[in-house]
Amino acid sequence: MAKRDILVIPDKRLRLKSEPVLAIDAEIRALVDDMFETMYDAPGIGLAAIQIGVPKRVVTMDLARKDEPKAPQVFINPEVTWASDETSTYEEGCLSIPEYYEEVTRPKAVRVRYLDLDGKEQEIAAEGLLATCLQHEIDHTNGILFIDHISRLKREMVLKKFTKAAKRGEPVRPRAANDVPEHHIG
Ligand code: K1U
Ligand code: ZN
Repeated sequence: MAKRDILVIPDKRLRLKSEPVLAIDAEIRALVDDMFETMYDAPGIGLAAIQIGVPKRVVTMDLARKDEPKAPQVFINPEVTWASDETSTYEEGCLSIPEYYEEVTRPKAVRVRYLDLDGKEQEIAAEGLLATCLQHEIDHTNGILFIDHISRLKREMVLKKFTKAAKRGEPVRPRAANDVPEHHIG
């Protein structure tokens, strides 16, 4: 297991469309282990493989609250098979856009088909944070970032800020666990 570096905008790799996983082999299992180590360390509640530079359709997630036991979930080749017309708005964050949070409106409920780590096809119905997080991570596998769902003005401001920082070679301050607003937990 190894903690990997998380790509930060404007890294162009975040815009790649990831490739489907054809076989769940030792390489994929090692990737999943590294993704969990990276996600828990960040800390984050979700991670897509492209965020550590691997363009494969693999997503890890753990929506357990701090006071609950870990609840790791893996979604391989996830795809939305149904989305509700009803929408909900949630203040999202992204480990690839550190310290930036903005409200995003998405379908309130979705059904997602995916492979589990045994290669078995599964389908889940999701609402609430699970639905939001699944849509956010599936977007990553398609090269889409949550800032693509906000106003152009806000998107251009955040892109400008991170592009400037990258040009100056400024390190992005790692987020401490207690920096996360309480309403993002659980
Ligand atoms: O994909 C990512 O960049 C991870 C992202 C997932 C996400 C958060 C909120 C809405 C949709 C998707 C994060 O995990 S950002 C960090 C965060 O929200 C958080 C971190 C620690 C505890 C609780 C929340
Ligand atoms: Zn993200």
